Amino acid sequence: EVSAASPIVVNKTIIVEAGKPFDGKGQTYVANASTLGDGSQAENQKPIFQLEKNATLKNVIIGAPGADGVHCYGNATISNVTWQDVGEDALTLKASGTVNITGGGAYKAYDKVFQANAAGTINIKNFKADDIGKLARQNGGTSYAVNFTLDNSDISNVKDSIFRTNSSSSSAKITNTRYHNVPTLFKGFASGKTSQS
Ligand code: DGU
Ligand code: CA
Ligand code: CA
Ligand code: CA
Repeated sequence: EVSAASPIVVNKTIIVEAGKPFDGKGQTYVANASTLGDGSQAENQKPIFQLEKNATLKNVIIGAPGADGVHCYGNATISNVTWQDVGEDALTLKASGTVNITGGGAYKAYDKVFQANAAGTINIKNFKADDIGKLARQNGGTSYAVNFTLDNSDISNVKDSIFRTNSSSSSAKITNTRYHNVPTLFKGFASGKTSQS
């Protein structure tokens, strides 16, 4: 008899080290709401995955509750990861580095999908997002530089904007992307720091 696999309930944050890519093989991971967080807008929830510098996470579905999603401590590769129902947020850059997110998607994010709490670069490519507040947000009130890019993606039903910052040194570039019901592409960037083609 064929039946869908049940989600893997994560009781304690899974640490992913450099040189040991975590391949979820398409399985669904959810947070234990009582140990990691219920995926509401309450702050200080724990991530399901914590990536050390230069770690890779691939072929993972994050279901509900998504708690605080994925935390990246520096450079990270995120490949074919889908957040079915984003929790407090989907992924946070916690220490400077470049995060390359390719494939996958993010759905049902009450507020933010990607959160930049450190300087760096967030490249998003071949991605889908629907029913979100913002695709990516640099932490409010910070002035370090974050460079955002979005390429070949499908973005729909956005409440606020695609990219938002308060930093005059940050930049955002969108290429080859399709929108449906997106009120604003960029919010808070200095003039000359954004482009769309
Ligand atoms: O700005 O608490 O939303 O990493 C106030 C918020 C912010 C972070 C951020 C996050 O500092 O909590 O989820
Ligand atoms: Ca938050
Ligand atoms: Ca959600
Ligand atoms: Ca968060």
